Amino acid sequence: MRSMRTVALVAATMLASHAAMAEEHIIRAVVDHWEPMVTYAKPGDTIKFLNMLGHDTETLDGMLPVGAEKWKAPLGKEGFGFTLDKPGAYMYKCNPHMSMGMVGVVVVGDGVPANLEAIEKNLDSVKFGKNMVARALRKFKEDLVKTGRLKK
Ligand SMILES: [Cu+2]
Repeated sequence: MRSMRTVALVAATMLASHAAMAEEHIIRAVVDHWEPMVTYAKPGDTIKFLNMLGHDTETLDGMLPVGAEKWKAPLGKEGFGFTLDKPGAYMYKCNPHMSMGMVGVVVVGDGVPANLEAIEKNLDSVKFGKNMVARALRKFKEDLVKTGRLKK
């Protein structure tokens, strides 16, 4: 009897601590850019997009971890959100403001994202707004240096 209760208690505690550990990260669309431009998350964390009036969010092809699901929110979809489990970098854009450089990144997991090299290679195959994706990638790498993940 006692052991049953202990097992139940341990299970409940584990569930509670798991829920407490998973974080929600808010990304805001601000005029022509994302705030923050780079979001750092852990596997199992959720992402939520706010202030989306006049904006959408869509992943950039070839700029996600291998096997990760793409996302695309309709224009103006407030509170669009999801959970990310696969470690790596996810680059995304806002279609209406792509030409103004409205590109962001979500990094899941620690250290240098395993798909950073793949992203750099796939820059060549970006058809629309390549210079803006290149600019975002540059800023992203600067941020990786600033946060101590990447050596210069
Ligand atoms: Cu936008």
